[in-house]
Amino acid sequence: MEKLEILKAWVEESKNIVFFGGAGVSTESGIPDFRGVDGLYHQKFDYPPERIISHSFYERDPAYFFRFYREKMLPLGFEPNITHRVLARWEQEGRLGAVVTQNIDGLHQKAGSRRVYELHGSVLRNYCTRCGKFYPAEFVRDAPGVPRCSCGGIVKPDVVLYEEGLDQQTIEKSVAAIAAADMLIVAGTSLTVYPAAGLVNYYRGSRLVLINRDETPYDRYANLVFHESLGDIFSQL
Ligand code: CNA
Repeated sequence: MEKLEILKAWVEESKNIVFFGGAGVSTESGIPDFRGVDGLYHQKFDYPPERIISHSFYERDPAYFFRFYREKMLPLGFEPNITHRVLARWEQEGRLGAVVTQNIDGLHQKAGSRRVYELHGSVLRNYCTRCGKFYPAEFVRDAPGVPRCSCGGIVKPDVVLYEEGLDQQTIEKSVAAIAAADMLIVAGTSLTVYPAAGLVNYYRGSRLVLINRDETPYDRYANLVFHESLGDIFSQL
């Protein structure tokens, strides 16, 4: 049987698919990834992006951090694509248990998905580091320089910077969902950012599907591998 036919059959039979995704899920919405050919790592900055979006850089030079963040990481005004929409439909049909994502763009929820575990947080949530007041993404986008709360504190996006820990509850829910999945689809992620990438190891079944344009370190563990664009695959599911 052709690979795509096998995938279709597995989707039909599944009652608890978990989708584990990364930046590649949103490139077809127009948001660049980090490591793909057009990704941020192939563009020129004064420092590698990994350094700029680290906790120590944020502490040392918040003005530079927010300039980069606003220009390159604040994906406002984008729409979900076919992959986000099919996943939302599967959840409604009762065949998808959860989406576990490394993305911070909120597009799964915008497409209608409800059980979304955001390992790296979301640009849509922003809090004052002094008084905890909530601010929407537009406030951070439109603030001149470093965004400041009315109390004077810096308003920090609820995204996990390098050197920062992941939210424990989000990890626990993600692990539980992946461990209970009858099929795990891993897609649009280079699987190089830890600890997120390691979550794949909690899957115990024999329907591990990997869909990614480039090769990943986990290709050899997968039961089905597609080196294709997500839109090409999901438009047929
Ligand atoms: P990554 O390391 O940039 O890898 C993305 C992978 O997706 C690459 O291997 C590409 O080959 C692949 N890819 C890109 N487009 C497609 C496509 N249309 N179809 C199939 N495969 C595709 O991204 P990861 O998510 O693995 O890295 C983790 C970082 C990137 C996380 O911390 C994210 O928060 C962060 N990030 C998020 C966004 C977003 O929220 N949209 C954007 C850019 C980076």
